[in-house]
Amino acid sequence: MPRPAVNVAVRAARAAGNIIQRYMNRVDSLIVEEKSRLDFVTEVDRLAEAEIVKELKRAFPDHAILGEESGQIGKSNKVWVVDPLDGTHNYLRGFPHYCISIGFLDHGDPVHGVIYDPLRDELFTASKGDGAFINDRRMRVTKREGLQGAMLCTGFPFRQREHLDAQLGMTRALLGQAEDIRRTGSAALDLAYVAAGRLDGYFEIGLKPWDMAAGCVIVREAGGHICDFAGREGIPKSGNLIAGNHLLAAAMVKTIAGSAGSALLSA
Ligand code: 2AM
Ligand code: CA
Repeated sequence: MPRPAVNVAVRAARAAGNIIQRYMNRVDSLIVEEKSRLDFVTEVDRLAEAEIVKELKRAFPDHAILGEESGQIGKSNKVWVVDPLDGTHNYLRGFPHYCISIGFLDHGDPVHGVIYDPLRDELFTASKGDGAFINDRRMRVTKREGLQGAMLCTGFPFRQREHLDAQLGMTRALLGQAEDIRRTGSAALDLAYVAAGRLDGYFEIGLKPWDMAAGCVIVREAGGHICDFAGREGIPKSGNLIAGNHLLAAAMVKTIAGSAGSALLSA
């Protein structure tokens, strides 16, 4: 049985999904604003976030919310971390891959995660200690023991183009050993797919809390490991994230540390 808090987040995510899908075939008429270089937001992002905030506030008036579009709302050790539309670029191009991501942190500890893909009606949920689920089925990360044969996934550092060479250096080193690398445009769905065993591992430079809060709970509860590029466990403050099963995550840490990209990132 999902926890009551998860049910609230699921309701909020589905309501946001309805808004996003309602506008799907009208993206050409949306007003697109550039928040910072190459970082776009639309009225759909804002409407979807407002809907999520409304649902969360109604159920948990004392909790704080950190939304990608609204910033910090309220002050509490219990914080909902919300990305109303992860994959805005995909959405704007009609590229069918995006989701809603809602995580819950208690004193910084990731406790609940909900990621909803409105196109495929796939719901990824997890609560600390309860396991991870895709719709009503239990999910597990893959058992791959190292990079050989691994399908990895990443995102390019569009927010910090100065990290492009670091990214390429790491990618080159990983590609030398893994089967292949995907780049989908939605960090939250990438993490959900690692949890579901559709991908073996994931790495990205400079993620924001809303990109990864829910996904980190879900990966962990699917038996996976979350760490930074130095192998330190937990949601990385740097936003430099590695996810996969324990063995694969360790192999990724080692390969990234030994890559030409690693020196560039810490420089
Ligand atoms: P967003 O759609 O919520 O902005 C991490 O890669 C996150 O950055 C993605 O999940 C996505 O979140 C955003 N993103 C990915 N590629 C991007 C790009 N080329 N330009 C801007 N934002 C991008
Ligand atoms: Ca977003």
